[in-house]
Amino acid sequence: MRIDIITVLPELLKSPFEASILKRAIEKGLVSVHLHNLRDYSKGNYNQVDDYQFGGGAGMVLMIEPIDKCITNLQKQREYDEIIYMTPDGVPLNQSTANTLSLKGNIMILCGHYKGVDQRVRDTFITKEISIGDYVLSGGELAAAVLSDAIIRLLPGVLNDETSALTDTFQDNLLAPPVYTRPSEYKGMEVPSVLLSGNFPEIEKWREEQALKRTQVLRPDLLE
Ligand code: 6GU
Repeated sequence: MRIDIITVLPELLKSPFEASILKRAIEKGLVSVHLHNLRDYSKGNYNQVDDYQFGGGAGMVLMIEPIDKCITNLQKQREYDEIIYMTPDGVPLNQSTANTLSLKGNIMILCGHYKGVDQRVRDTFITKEISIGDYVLSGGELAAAVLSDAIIRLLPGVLNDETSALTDTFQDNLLAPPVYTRPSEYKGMEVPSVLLSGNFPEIEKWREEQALKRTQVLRPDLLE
């Protein structure tokens, strides 16, 4: 898979891909992530990428021309399955969307900034608009990192047995069951005995019950 991210703040997006699981996925060649600085597509001496909005009002808007140039340049090189715009007024991200996107070949992600982008960008180029929740971030970069992480960890070969995505919270619309590690007793607090029993059918049954119980208490909305 290939992910191209268009941003006015590439520095903000570097470190998530330089550590841990995402770094390893890139090193293994399972995904490549390419950051594109929108300013490289601006014209004039000021490298202008944003401007005041027509009709007045506070806040700058990302201009269509640099975005058009950047997207068109990328599209000349390969076909994109999705061109995603990160925006708080997009569709809230969930596991199902991450699963679907993890099956794609090439995706482009445009990070919003300031008051957003010229609406004509959204009308012309964008195939999906995604939000990561009902709160406002100062830009789409951190949201793009969240989306990329959610997608990349699902690619075959990225996770090993220990970190398997199959048992994730949300993968079956249930929260994950509680987990424990050594010691089996700490300051009088014990690990549920079934987990120490070696009886794997019983352990599996306990985990399913716990997952359901946890979901009923913490996220009943997931069961509706
Ligand atoms: Cl995708 N962008 C921004 N700027 N804020 C957000 C968001 C995205 N998702 C939630 N809040």
